[in-house]
Amino acid sequence: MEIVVFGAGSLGSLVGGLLAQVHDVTLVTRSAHADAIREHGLELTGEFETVVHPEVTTDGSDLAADLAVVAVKSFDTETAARTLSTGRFDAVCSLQNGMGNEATLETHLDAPILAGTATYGAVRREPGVVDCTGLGEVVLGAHDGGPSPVADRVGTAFDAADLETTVADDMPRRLWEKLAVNAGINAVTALARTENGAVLERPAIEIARTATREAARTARARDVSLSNREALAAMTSVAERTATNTSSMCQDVRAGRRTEIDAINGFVVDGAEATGLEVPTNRVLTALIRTWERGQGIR
Ligand code: KPL
Repeated sequence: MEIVVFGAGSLGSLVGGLLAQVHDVTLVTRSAHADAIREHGLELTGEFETVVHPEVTTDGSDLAADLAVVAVKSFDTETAARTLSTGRFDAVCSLQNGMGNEATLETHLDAPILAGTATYGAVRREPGVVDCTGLGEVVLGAHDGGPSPVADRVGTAFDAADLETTVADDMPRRLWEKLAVNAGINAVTALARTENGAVLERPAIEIARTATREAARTARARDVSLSNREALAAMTSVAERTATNTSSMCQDVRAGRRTEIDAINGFVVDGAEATGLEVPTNRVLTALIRTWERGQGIR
């Protein structure tokens, strides 16, 4: 399959690198990473030890492929969608954190839009090198739910590349479940500059569990069937499996970069507000991360 991976941060590089083992992959990424990959290939370390040689470009315009995987930060989805709209793709799959990405892609692109979640731990160590710090899984399917032959084909292509993949027909619910996981783990670990496992222990566990429960309650208020028990079990399982990993938000804060707070805890706050719910823990986490971003001059 010909695949364009748009955005080669930690997760995009890992997914793109694994896909490149068996598919024709083009990575769209920034220049330092692109130069290193052109020169030495893309090195995967940790759970996978291999070097692959995908095509690489810094210009995502006018590309054509069977599939575009969008792996940019949620606040860059609009730009990615506009750029991808200059090319031709049979399907587009979002593999991003946060909510609202698929709606943005759908506004600009004609191809079927798939939603995906990924729970692999990944850290880009240096240009050209990505470390898989924890095995996880990809879940993907039609973004608005229901069966999808396109999703089946993409699932088969991912599986063939060592990416453990489940094709699901209830993606709206799965996206809320992943949102509840990220709402519990990301901001807490970013504020405490600590690894994911910290949310399994006191005192962080109370904050993480409350943020996750609030997200599940917000999902239910929006007619998504996600119990507190299911959301907490998902959050705990991801935190256990990625206990020694650094969440993407903690990586962003450590690197002084803008975070995805608006699409994670901020999305819970907005969603709750629209249905008259109170989500005080998500509100505090959102305010603290936004305050940090403001202090850094990145908001
Ligand atoms: O999605 C993640 C992230 O870091 O953004 C998890 C699953 C929490 C892995 O760290």
